Amino acid sequence: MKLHIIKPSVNNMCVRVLVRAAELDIEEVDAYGNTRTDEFLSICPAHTTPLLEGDDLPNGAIWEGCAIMQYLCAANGLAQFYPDGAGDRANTDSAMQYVIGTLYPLVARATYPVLGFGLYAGEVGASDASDAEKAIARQSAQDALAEPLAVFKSFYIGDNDFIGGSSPSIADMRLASTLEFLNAVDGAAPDWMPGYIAAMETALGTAYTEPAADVRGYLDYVKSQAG
Ligand SMILES: N[C@@H](CCC(=O)N[C@@H](CS)C(=O)NCC(=O)O)C(=O)O
Repeated sequence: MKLHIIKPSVNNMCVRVLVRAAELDIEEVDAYGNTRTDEFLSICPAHTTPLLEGDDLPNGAIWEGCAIMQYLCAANGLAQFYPDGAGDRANTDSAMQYVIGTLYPLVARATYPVLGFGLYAGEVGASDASDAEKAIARQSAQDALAEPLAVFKSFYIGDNDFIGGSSPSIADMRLASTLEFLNAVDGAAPDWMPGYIAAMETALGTAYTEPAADVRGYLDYVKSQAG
């Protein structure tokens, strides 16, 4: 199988962490700058990474990082990362969908303007509003992060180290990767984040730190350009 990726992307990072943690034999293909080519679009009309390409997939490929992780766990019997029990699995799915549906849009609005990534059509940051209005919108998104972040800590993680309990699940890979982008802006990271990321690094070792280094390297580059 091939995993098409963009290295600075946290949407990609979570899948790259799982592939390494589970020691899956999957080839990584760097798709940076190629997602709108005819060749890529013929596989993925959504022009998006991460993209998993494989003969076993009904349409030859799937995208959406959480779906890719769910598929890889199901196909490879990785219950240690994606629990088999209906309740635990639903909790994992709930946490991932809460990242994608609620947390990530706020993370994007709060950090993409700083990271140099385009915002989505219809948002203030993608409009012809003034720089001052865009700055207010960005800060508003950052302020709104506090609530879902508190929910992750109090509800999904609770008294455990991870959403997965005593060891990381794919929901933790998705959450921790997303949190990496909060280091792009001052004051966005919750106080529990450094300990949580450190616990991910301890539990997963280079499976976590190697893909994280690509994201962190991009953040360092952006900061160096900002002076
Ligand atoms: N919801 C998707 C988001 C994927 C996504 O936005 N991918 C971006 C990188 S972060 C991409 O590949 N963009 C390239 C393009 O649109 O041409 C996921 O979680 O996988």
